[in-house]
Amino acid sequence: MPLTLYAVSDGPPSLAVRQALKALGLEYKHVNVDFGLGEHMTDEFAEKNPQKEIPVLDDDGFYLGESNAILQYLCDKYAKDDKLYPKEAKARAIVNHRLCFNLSTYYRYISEYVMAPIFFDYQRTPLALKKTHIALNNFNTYLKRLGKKYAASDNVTIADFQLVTATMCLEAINFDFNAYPLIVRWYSTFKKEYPDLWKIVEGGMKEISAFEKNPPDLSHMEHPIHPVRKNK
Ligand SMILES: N[C@@H](CCC(=O)N[C@@H](CS)C(=O)NCC(=O)O)C(=O)O
Repeated sequence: MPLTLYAVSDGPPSLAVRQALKALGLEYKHVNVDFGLGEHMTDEFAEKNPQKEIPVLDDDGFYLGESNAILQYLCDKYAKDDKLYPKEAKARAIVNHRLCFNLSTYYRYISEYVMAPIFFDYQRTPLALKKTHIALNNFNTYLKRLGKKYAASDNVTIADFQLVTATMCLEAINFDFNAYPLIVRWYSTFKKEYPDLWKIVEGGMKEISAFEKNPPDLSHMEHPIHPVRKNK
């Protein structure tokens, strides 16, 4: 079995890649990386990904980090058709745009608001909330301007896998995004039409919801960037 995915069970980028592997019907070895134990911060893991981030794909010794690059690679190498990642230049550009938008803005702002305060010693600030609304407003506008069922096309693409997992973080903390009706419709369409893929995402959402109520104790961790919450 040449494909191995190093993934974290509640990590949106990992969940996006797992959806792609499922949608492409690919068999792979799943290696669960325990974030709380800092398994991604070892020298051994840095051999796979110097950024010490999860997910990482190992395709027979070819190591690839950055979930967008993994999604693109999996489709380029293994997809039997070009639905998930179109080849036609403009259609592909829209998918690439949505992947970049998710990385630079949508998931970035959502994770700053939702995820960072769960795992580390950050607050949900008014500024982070404002940025989340800016991201939601942008995405709602893209859905409106494109006027298709999914984020980049009338069929699901790898862009939806990233955007759905990012949106799931909001649902995990019961964040009300009803003011963005096209996002609400797109998100519920995805759940209804792709229950097997949603199940992958939902597993992560349940973990995040539980951590929202009872944050993990990472006081043992020495993180190079994030302030660790010291539990009393
Ligand atoms: N841009 C990366 C981000 C991956 C990422 O941030 N993963 C988180 C887990 S969900 C991580 O590994 N964080 C490392 C850390 O905070 O120490 C991607 O899309 O793959």
